[in-house]
This record gives sequence, structure tokens and C-alpha cells, in this order.
Amino acid sequence: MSSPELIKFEIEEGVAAVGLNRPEKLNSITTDLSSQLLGALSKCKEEDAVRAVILYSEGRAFCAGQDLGEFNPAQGFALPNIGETIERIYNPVVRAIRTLEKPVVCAVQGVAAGAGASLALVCDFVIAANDASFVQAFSRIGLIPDCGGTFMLPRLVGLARATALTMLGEKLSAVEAQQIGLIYKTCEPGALQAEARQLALRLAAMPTRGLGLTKKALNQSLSHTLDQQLTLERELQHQAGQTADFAEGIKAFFEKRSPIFKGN
Ligand code: LHQ
Repeated sequence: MSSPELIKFEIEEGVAAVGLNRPEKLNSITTDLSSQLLGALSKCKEEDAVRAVILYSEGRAFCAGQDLGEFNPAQGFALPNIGETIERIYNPVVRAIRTLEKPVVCAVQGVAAGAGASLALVCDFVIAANDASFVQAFSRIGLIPDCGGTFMLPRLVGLARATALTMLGEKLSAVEAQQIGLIYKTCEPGALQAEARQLALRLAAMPTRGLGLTKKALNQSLSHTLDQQLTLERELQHQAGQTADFAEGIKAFFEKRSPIFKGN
């Protein structure tokens, strides 16, 4: 019997749409969902036709984090080896998104809780419906933020706010999240999918290699010294300078026309 489609996947006009598809459980994360998500992300990496990615979800919530049903006391609770679960099903997804040299736009509706919030925040752009919310739910059940949460949060909003968000575990509205710089922007709930697609289409028409190398440089910037970052910029700029899109950008500039980037 084939496993249910927990992840939707479609490539259209240079954009891969990757959808969490477990709405009846608020898209909470199981081993199967995570492994299908990883499969979709590796297709995004391998397929040259993919020049930008949208991560979205079905139903009323973006993602409620780990499926706590897997730890339900009524079903014979035994303290799980969470470290093993994290290494097997969570960390590979985070690494796949952060090292994908293509921009990832995340569309958030409803609540993004626990690892669901972290999953959104490791994407390059987060657009949220203005009635959406983010909850660092971990402290409510005695855990710590995972899925890159302790890496991203202080970088996005500073240590003081990251501490309050993670320790207090209070719900943060999307509007506040945008105001403190946690996410890129908010929009009307009915416009969410269209806004995310519009942004992804715009990114897909840009110089893909240059954007990928930009992401690589930004990934390093907050843990490098200035000298290390200057060296990295030199190396990556050398690579960007070898691309056909750079040649096209220069040519178009002198011909006073819009460039047509092909992503190579
Ligand atoms: C759920 C869940 C859920 C299962 C709602 N699981 N059913 C990593 C690795 C390994 C281990 C542990 O953890 C981690 C990282 C983590 O992600 S830890 C954090 C896990 N997530 C949470 O603690 C969030 C728990 N959920 C909630 O706090 C609320 O449900 C939220 C704020 C997400 C939504 O609240 P409401 O909109 O009021 O919905 P609800 O609470 O009524 O939930 C609707 C249904 O979904 C309900 O089921 P039911 O059968 O009663 O309709 C919930 O039990 C179920 N559900 N989250 N994570």
C-alpha cells in the first residue's frame, strides 16, 4: 500500500510549490511527513527547472510542530529518544532548506507552533496572513526550541526578544512578528497564496545562481569575522561573475533594456 500524500509537490513557471498536507492534525510533523518533505526539497535542489520554492500548508494552521500523538501517555508513553528523532527527521530538513541555493518563500496561515514555527523561520522569506500567529510552544511541554530555532531567533530579533519568546512561549501575532523583524511581511488572509506565488515568481525570474550565492554568504555572516566574510564574498563573487546571468545583466544594462535571466 502506498503511503498517503503528506506533502504536495508541483513545479510551475520555475516555482516548486511544496505543501504540508495533514490538515486534520494541523499539519503536525510525523516521521512520514518529514521524510516526504525531505524528498520534495531534494527535488527542488536537483531540478534545474526549479528557481524558487514556496512552502505552504493545507487547512487552518500552518503547522503545530511535532505530532504529540506519537508521545501520547494513553498509548503507552515511554520517554522517547528525542535527540535521535531530531537528527533523523528534523535536522536534515533544516539543513536542506538553509543550504538550498534557491530562495524559499514560506506562506503561513493560522498557527505555526513549536517545530512548525522553526520550520517557517528557516525559510528565506516568511509571508503570513495578518491573523496568523507564531508560538514557541516548546517550553509549555518542557522542551527547548529545536529545528534551528535557537539559531534563527536571536539572529532575527536579538537575544532579549528571543529569550522572552522561547521561555514564555506566548503566542505572537503575525503583525507583531512583522513589526519586530521576525518575518518579512503580512497580508490579508485571502491574499496569502497569491502574495507568496507573486514573490516566488519574481524571485524565479532573477539570477538564480547569484541569489543562491547571496544566501550562502548570508548564512555565514553572523558567525564570521569581517576578514573571513570578505574572503568568502571574494570567492562567491568570483563564482557569480562567471555566470551567464551576470553577462546578461551587464549586456542589458548597456543596451538599456530589462535583463532576461535564465538562472545559470
Ligand atoms: C495536535 C497537535 C500536535 C498532535 C494540535 N500534535 N495533535 C521535536 C522533536 C521531537 C519531539 C518533540 O518535539 C519536537 C519539537 C516540537 O515541535 S515541540 C512542540 C509541539 N507542538 C506543540 O506543543 C503544540 C501543541 N498544540 C497546541 O498548542 C495547539 O493545538 C495549537 C496552538 C497549535 C492550536 O490551538 P487551537 O487552534 O486551539 O487548536 P486545538 O488545540 O483545538 O487543536 C486542534 C486539534 O489538533 C486537536 O485535536 P482534536 O482531536 O481534539 O480536534 C489537537 O489535539 C490537535 N493537535 N497540535 N502538535
